[in-house]
Amino acid sequence: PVNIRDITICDATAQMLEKAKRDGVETAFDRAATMKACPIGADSACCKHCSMGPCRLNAKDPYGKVGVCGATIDTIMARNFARMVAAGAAAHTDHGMAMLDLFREVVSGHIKEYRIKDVQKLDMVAQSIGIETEGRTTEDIAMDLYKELERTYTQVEGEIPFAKRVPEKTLETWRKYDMVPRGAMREIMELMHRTHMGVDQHYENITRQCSRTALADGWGGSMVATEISDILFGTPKPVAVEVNMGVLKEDMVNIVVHGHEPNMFESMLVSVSEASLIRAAKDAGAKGINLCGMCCSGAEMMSRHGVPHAGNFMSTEAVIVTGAVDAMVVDVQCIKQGLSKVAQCYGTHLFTTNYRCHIEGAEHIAFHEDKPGECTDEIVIRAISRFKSRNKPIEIPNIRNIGVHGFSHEYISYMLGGTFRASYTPLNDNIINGRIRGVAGVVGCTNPRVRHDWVHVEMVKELIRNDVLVVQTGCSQISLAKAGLMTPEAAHLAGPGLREVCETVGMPPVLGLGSCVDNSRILIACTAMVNEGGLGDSIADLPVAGAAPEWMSEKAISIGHYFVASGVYTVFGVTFPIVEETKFHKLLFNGLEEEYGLGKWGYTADPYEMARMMIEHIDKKRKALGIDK
Ligand code: NFS
Ligand code: SF4
Repeated sequence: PVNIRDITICDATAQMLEKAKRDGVETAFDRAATMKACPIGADSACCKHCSMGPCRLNAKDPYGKVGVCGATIDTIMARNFARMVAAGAAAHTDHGMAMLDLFREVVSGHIKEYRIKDVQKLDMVAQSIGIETEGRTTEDIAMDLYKELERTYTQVEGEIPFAKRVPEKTLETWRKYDMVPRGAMREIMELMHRTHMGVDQHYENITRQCSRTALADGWGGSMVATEISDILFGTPKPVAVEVNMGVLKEDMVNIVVHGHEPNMFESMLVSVSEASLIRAAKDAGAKGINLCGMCCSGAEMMSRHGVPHAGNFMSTEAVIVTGAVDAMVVDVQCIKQGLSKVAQCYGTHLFTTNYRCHIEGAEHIAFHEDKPGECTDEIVIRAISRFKSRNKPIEIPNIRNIGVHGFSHEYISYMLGGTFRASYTPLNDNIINGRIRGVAGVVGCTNPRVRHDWVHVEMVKELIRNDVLVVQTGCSQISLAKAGLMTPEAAHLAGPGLREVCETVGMPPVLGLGSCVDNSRILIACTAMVNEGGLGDSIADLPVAGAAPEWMSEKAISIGHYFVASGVYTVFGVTFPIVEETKFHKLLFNGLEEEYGLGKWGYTADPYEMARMMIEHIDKKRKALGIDK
């Protein structure tokens, strides 16, 4: 018999897994236990790029065999890895492009249901890529910004617009190796071409295009998604929010939105505050309508508007097990097909809304940005009718964790520097004087192959105990929020230096920046640290490190690789799709840093070891900067 405590440290999820067992409902945790991971695939030692194969190599003797075409282990692993980057980058850039499409239609006046909410941010982003803002109308600036940013995707030759934001020395390195992205469409297309059977068969050359594609995500698609969303919906500032399944209310109509693009969620927010719909909910016997988020769009809505958050990726089935969810609404990415079956078991409506994502067994209500309310009002109406016909016992874990979220790069600068001199000077000063040892970005998914939330929480605690300031996004941020670390009071868990800084500023030792595309905020924060001075002149010089301790998605690999290509040491947990001690392994885990002057990859499943590796790297960078004592 499995002990649920070995599966998750999230009390709410554990309680719901017990209930699921009683109810005879299966979740991804159960399937992970019975579906053994394929050992050959786990090592990335197989290739199915053509029908002369699929070919399986032997991870124990990686150079003992080649594929039918002659492909070596290094070619096979590099191609597989590159295709994960291509898929992950495609997801982020397509999301960013959807935001940009909306922006264009808003600016040109075709869509009136959304508007530019943050004019200051619009000006700031425009200026950052050389668009004149002085004495011009918002519409003019916005149209110019649209046209410029479209190049992020469609440009055939030249550098993407946000390359202008990259620290000079970092950009120089990319130019030297022909790694500056042109347009994302071109980079992803070329990477798919080069990883086709019989094209690029040198792991190092494949890795170079892999880097260029990943950078088109981080400094392209993801960054556009973040910046345009801030312009349209507002730049986050700290807000106290409740996280965990206790945000569901037994006596209210509960609607959970889970996915990635904020446009539909924003419209949901409008629908649930409509007087007629609130009245309909009350007529149905509910106290009102309760809107909650999950996963990444949940993290964005939490940061921007204080919408409560019900949990991360490994809790999306468990939350339905409460029986209290009247409708779960999804758009794109990280939506388990298994939700459909669980929703059926509990009579919960599962609605897909984005034309890109239909799910068998779920009902599709198309979302159109020119008439967003049509979709989201309908969902509210259907949720109300489900509330009325609830006929199964409801059990909501009574757990809520309040914390502060919404630390955008802009706010961090303001918080540290104060009203009159918003800047990164205090952060750099505190790093130089050693109160803060360095900064770590801890991000990414949760994964049933490891103890849910545990790796995130233990690793982050270890980092702050060692005076490393932690910034977070995505599902990882929710893990730490549930552990109570997103509060200024959590400063007592930090080492003496970090603790002092947190207490002076009144900030938590762990700062939540939003969704996975908001990892771009971390790139901008790194850039601000470089530009501030005193910590070297490229991102690779900074005493920083990154980690995705419980990663599972291809998007995570793309993110990891754009951090590596930007100059950051990035450690992944769970498993790594590579055979150790091969040439490709040596390149990713060492050569990119040693020979190219970029960052590098690291891997360990152990949270304490992960923290140790990151701290060791931070100390190495401090030493190189001459600020170690
Ligand atoms: Ni990021 Fe968001 Fe979560 Fe992982 Fe999925 S929700 S984009 S991929 S699982 S952090
Ligand atoms: Fe096998 Fe080569 Fe075909 Fe891959 S491309 S399946 S290694 S023959």
